[in-house]
Amino acid sequence: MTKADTTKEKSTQANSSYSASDIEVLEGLDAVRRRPGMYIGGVDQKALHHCVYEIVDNSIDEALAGYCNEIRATINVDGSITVLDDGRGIPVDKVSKTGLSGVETVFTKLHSGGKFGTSLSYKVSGGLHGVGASCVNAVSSKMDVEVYRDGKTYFVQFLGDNTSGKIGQNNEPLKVIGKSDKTGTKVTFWPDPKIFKDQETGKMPVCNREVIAIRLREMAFLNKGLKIVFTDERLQKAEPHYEEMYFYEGGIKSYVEFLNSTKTCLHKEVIYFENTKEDVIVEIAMQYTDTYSDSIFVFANNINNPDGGTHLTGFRNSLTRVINDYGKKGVFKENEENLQGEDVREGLTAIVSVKVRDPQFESQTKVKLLNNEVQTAVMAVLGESLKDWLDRNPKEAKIIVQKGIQARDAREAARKAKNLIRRQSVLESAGGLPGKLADCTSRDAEMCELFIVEGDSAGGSAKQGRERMFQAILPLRGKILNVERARIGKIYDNTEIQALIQAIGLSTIGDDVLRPNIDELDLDKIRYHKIIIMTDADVDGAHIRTLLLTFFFRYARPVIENGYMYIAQPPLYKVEKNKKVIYCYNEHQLELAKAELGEKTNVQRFKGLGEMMPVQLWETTMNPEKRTLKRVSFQDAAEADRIFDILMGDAVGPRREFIEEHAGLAILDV
Ligand code: 28F
Repeated sequence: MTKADTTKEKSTQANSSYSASDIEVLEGLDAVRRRPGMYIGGVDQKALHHCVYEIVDNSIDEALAGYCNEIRATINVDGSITVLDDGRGIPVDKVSKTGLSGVETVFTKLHSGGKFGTSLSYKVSGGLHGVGASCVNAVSSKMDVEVYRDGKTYFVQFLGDNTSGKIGQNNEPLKVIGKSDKTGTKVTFWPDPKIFKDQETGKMPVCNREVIAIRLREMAFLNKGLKIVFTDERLQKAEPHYEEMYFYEGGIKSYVEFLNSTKTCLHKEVIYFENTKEDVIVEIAMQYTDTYSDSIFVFANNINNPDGGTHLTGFRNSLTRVINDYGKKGVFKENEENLQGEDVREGLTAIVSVKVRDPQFESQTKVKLLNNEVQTAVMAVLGESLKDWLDRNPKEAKIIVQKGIQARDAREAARKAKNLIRRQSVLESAGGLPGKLADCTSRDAEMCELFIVEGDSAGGSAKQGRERMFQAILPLRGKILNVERARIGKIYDNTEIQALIQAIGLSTIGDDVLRPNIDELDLDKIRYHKIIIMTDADVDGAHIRTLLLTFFFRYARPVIENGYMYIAQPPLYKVEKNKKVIYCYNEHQLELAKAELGEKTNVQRFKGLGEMMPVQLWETTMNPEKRTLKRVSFQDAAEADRIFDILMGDAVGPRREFIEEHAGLAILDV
């Protein structure tokens, strides 16, 4: 939960009928509704998801404390959400500090993390903002809570428009409504349509099943032995009952197995360590594959930290040290140079999960962990355990060290190749821009757009149709390299990728762009804030789009993270009758257009961008006033990682399955 300064929110109007604590409660929850951005990160679908996670997190806390084995989350037909756990049940007796029952305290008091009166072990700080159950209550029109405890079922309902006119209060006190032979807590909340609004449509957002499923699965991976059942009652036409169960006895070890299930692994068993140091619980699972990039995901108290932090630093430092130490004991040749961090990480899939009492994050969004003791703890655990593992598994150890040696040799070769290419390209194009780029006149990156176009003929149409002032065109010839299956040296060799890097300004001389450490890519020199992939609406176009997205995801991820990456939406059909023209972007629109124009309409199907007139391309796809662009984003790096591997990797089986299942890049939420 955000530490809200309730005193700041206090109303100047005194009301003698409220007790002191009432006022605090009232104004606390009211503050959430006045500034939802501060508490739940907005009013859109993402914020709605945060609310679900927040309630689930309370159950997870109960699991972390060792009392809860099973969580059931359900999206109900009316869009409300129910979460049920089999923990101890929220205490029902009076909390002296608030004068309310434990249940009422949890849901109506805006408190700043940590549970009242209990010295809680390792509290999960929740989703992106960690808002607390009371914040969810504040943005709900209704919330029902059942507690199963002491052989009884307790019930209380909080209402947005209750008789007191106060936000999220209960008309009736907590009461016993029956017996119970189990323990636990059940919460159902109805998100308030007066609060939630999708920015684009202005409508009430709804939960995205896939997004929630990925998160719940991740929670199950991170908490071994915890069973999570997810049900979506909002069925689409002819859809069977949707229910998924996540349960992983191996925890993050199972997570690594899952992430590597489509890859070729260099050793059979996932390496797994668990230990407590410096009061920090450290869990590490890792396995090398024959791929060329690394997939390391770090978590603090079940929260993913995409910007890393002390756990990642500790892991990296220790890994490099331990592998070099082992190498020196026999695998390295005499006087052989040490391996660098990026060498020992090549092909590695790893999860590092720490549980820490007082997690410190760089910002509200918790993307980076700061606790120094975590670095010490992770280094100590990996230092001891990995050394021991390598000593006990000499065959596997040798394979791992040799993978690092290969990576280092390739890196060296790439450095030489790169210098050569740099010299050449500097000679070729004075400004460092690729010859085939038709640049725009403006130098204001914020307003500039780059269209990456497939083929010279489409490139020609785009060049003629564009608004030259702020739109640049880069035609690519044929398919770009599949970076998922190529080492860095080969990537530098690829002229299409060179052109991309130079055109976008990802590279300046002397600056290493294609480093595996993509998080540090500097976007200061970026030349366009909209990079738009414009390919044909066919299978080849889709493939080229995926190749391009793979490149950006693997080697220029900040471009996507900053929201600079877009997909153009060219029309599929032109429907025409008596000079009235309708462009259609899908089959549904085609049906509507045919119905609108009636008999004897002329339907033209566009086979490629190249066959469109420049002015048509401008009108339908490039003109900012009329076009629709889709922004590329990914919700979960681990899942995006896995999907790119399925789409672009070696394993044909899973790829076919995946494409049949998703028929597109579902995760990319384009
Ligand atoms: C569906 C959402 O919220 N589960 C929870 C517990 C258990 C305890 C607890 C929660 C009470 C007064 C703070 C029980 N017994 N699921 C949930 N399960 N909160 S939330 O305690 C919170 C304190 O103020 C619990 C003993 N200690 C703690």
